[in-house]
Amino acid sequence: MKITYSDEHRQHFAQGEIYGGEFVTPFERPSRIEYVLRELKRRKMNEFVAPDKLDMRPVRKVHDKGFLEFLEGAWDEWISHGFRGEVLPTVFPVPGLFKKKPRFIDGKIGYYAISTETAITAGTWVAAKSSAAVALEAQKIVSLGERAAFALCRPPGHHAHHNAYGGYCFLNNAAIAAQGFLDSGATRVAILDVDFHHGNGTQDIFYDRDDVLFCSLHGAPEDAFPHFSGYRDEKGRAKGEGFNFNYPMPPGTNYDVWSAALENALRKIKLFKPDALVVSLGVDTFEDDPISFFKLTSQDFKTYGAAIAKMKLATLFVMEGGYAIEAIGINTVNVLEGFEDA
Ligand code: Q9C
Ligand code: ZN
Repeated sequence: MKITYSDEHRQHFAQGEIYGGEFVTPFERPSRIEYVLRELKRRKMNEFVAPDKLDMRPVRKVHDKGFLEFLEGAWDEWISHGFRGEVLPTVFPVPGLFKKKPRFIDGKIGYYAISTETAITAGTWVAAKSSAAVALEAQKIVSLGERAAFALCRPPGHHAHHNAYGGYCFLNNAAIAAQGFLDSGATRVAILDVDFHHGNGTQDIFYDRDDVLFCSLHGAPEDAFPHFSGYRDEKGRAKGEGFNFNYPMPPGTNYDVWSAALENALRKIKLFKPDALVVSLGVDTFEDDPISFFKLTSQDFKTYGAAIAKMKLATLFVMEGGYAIEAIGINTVNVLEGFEDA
């Protein structure tokens, strides 16, 4: 299958994140992508496509105008105050006080951020746009008739809300691609999120809508980031009610349990009769992932790639998380190979 990719992801290379009270090198780092590229080439998956310049129309449909302006201008505004580190939040609105957008940059960061591990740097906006462009290019390839494509996105996207960033995500690549499918003539699009973390941003973006079905398999919010969403009773709102399905699972979850949830989600997707399927492909469900607690083996990734293929849908894989650096390539390409060989 064709793989869309841009070097511009390297423009986003934050130096630090707060983890366990320490300032450490972010788990989400540029080398992640190098491992995926290396493994793709090793298995002769060589059909790389560079993206066109980002079409902002689908981006504006899924993200808030003020939020996009904030992301675009945050770095310059930050350094204009003489700040010398990376853009990090230091303050958050507590429930009930979330009323007005502050003027000063510190306040605005807290207004738009969901969490502290996601630094904005000089090149973040360029990289975030290139990641969305990579997703949209792959969407176009599938809309034009290919059975499947892989968008090698970085930074990831599924934690980015309509109007908020965090969890290493700025623009919601999967949501932008789903919107791209609709704008290219699809009537219904399903998103299957197999990243270890709840796809809170994607859920938020489509929560009121019945044209995009969202199914997410993830670590239960009691124990796992992003902590404040991903419960089973979040089913959608208004017209969107019945078009959102969460599968929270506890620490230690292995493939037996995980694949039962996958089968259930695939059944919902089948009943929805989508014109296209977007897979938010995070491989942080891996047993050796340093920040996650599921127990999938490298072989399991191949097995579920094949299960997704059995849906016989036009399928777009969008790269999300995965932090067991050396295994990311193997696990990601196992999903794609399992899909292709099915
Ligand atoms: N105690 C993705 O996999 N961890 N994002 C914060 C703070 C954030 C993961 C932990 C993990 C975000 C795309
Ligand atoms: Zn994740």
